[in-house]
Amino acid sequence: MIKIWGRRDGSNVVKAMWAVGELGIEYDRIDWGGKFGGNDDPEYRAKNPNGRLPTLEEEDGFILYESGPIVRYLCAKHSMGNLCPDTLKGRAEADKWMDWSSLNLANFNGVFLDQFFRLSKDQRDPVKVDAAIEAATKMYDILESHLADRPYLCGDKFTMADIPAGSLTYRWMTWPDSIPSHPNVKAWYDRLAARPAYQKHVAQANNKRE
Ligand SMILES: N[C@@H](CCC(=O)N[C@@H](CS)C(=O)NCC(=O)O)C(=O)O
Repeated sequence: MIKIWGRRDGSNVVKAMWAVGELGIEYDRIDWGGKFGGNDDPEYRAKNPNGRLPTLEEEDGFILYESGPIVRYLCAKHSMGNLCPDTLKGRAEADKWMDWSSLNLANFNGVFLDQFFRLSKDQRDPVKVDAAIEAATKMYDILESHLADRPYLCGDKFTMADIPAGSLTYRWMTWPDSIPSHPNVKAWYDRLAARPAYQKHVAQANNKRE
């Protein structure tokens, strides 16, 4: 059985776990990092010198850190031609969206977490919140155009390309205040949110705003 080291609500852990859920792989997820600690444990550092989450460990001793590569590896191993596109161009396209999402959609998540979970109401900075919304809106404008004539990022089928973007969009879509409307993004998000693995590993794993 594979092991995934990482607390279930870490945004990068969520990505890996959603892939694990989609693939139906048996797993043992070990609560690690955050309030559970352990990142500086020498044995853990030997597996992941960054002391970050998630880390994948397979029974034969194979170890992999970095959430994007974990998603790619598991999808290529267990779902080639389905979650992992099996053409060179198809795979490059999926890689593009995975990297694009991790680079461009994560900041909003970070600001949301800082402002609404880590700081008290009177410590919140509306300027930072507004700047994060403005920057994210430009990125969702790009997704909005891309999703105008396809249901998923790589076309007709759900693939690994949707995993980083879809998991990072959870907070955007559950943002309680008004955010600019992106109907194509909303329709895509609703398709993802209807997936049992999304419900279990993304929606239920993300801690809720007070
Ligand atoms: N680029 C890394 C980033 C890993 C990362 O920063 N993970 C966060 C959790 S999402 C972490 O380890 N934070 C420290 C902690 O939770 O203890 C990846 O995608 O896996």
